[in-house]
Order: sequence, then structure tokens, then C-alpha cells
Amino acid sequence: MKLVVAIIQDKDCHRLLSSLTQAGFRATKLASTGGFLREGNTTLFVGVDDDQVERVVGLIRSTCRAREQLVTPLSPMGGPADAYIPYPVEIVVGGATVFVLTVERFEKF
Ligand code: 2BA
Repeated sequence: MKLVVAIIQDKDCHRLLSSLTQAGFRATKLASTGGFLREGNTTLFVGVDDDQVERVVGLIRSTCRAREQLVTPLSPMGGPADAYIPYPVEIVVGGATVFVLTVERFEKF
């Protein structure tokens, strides 16, 4: 058995959960926060048999979109703050960050 851990954007969560449950998968949704942007995102746990991993990853891939976002970097530490002109830079967030972990033991009571 594997645990698919997917960090996705909140905007994709509803559609992805619908696709997963319609396909017969069970999922758990956690509210999470990205370390870089410090903004909310969503982490999904999906426990699946080994031979279903690619199907789950395929659903994630087809549902989660990459989106461009403008961020303004913080002023560099130690430098003169008045000489620092913050320019927004564009980053691409998503589609999804996916980890596939081997499950050592699974119990359901
Ligand atoms: P954040 O850490 O808030 O990152 C959001 C986006 O900021 C990233 O999108 C990436 O485009 C950019 N970014 C992150 N760190 C950067 C850096 N050091 N320099 C420049 N740009 C940077 P994604 O790569 O799609 O990541 C989306 C979210 O997935 C991340 O939110 C984080 O919550 C999670 N994530 C990504 N890689 C991870 C990893 N290796 N381990 C754990 N979580 C991860």
C-alpha cells in the first residue's frame, strides 16, 4: 500500500476531491501553509493499493493547474532599507507537489 501526499492549491481542491471520490478513492484533506509564500494551501492524503498510484497521480495531474503569482521579496537583511526598491517577481505555483510513501502498516477499525 502507498500513501499519496499531494500539496495543491485551494482552488483545485473541490474538483480534485470530487474526481477522487467519484473514482472510488478515499482522501483526507488538511489545511496547510506554504513555507515560502506563507499562504494557505491544501494537503491531501490518499491511501491506495500500489497498482492504483498512477491512477491517483493522473487525476491530480489532470485537475491541478499551474498559476502565475506576483510576489514582492522582503528587503535583504543587513542592507540599507531606504535603498531597497522592491520589485514584484512572477512565480509559478503548482499544479501539485506529490510525494508517494510506502505504508508499512494499515489498520482500519
Ligand atoms: P510555498 O512554499 O508557499 O511555495 C509557493 C511557490 O513559491 C512554489 O510553488 C514555487 O513556485 C515558489 N517557491 C518556493 N520556494 C521557493 C524558493 N526558495 N525560491 C523561489 N521560489 C520558491 P510550488 O513549487 O508549486 O510549491 C507549492 C507548495 O508546495 C509550496 O508552497 C509548499 O507548501 C509545497 N512544497 C513544494 N515543494 C515542497 C517540498 N520539497 N517539500 C514540502 N513541501 C513542498
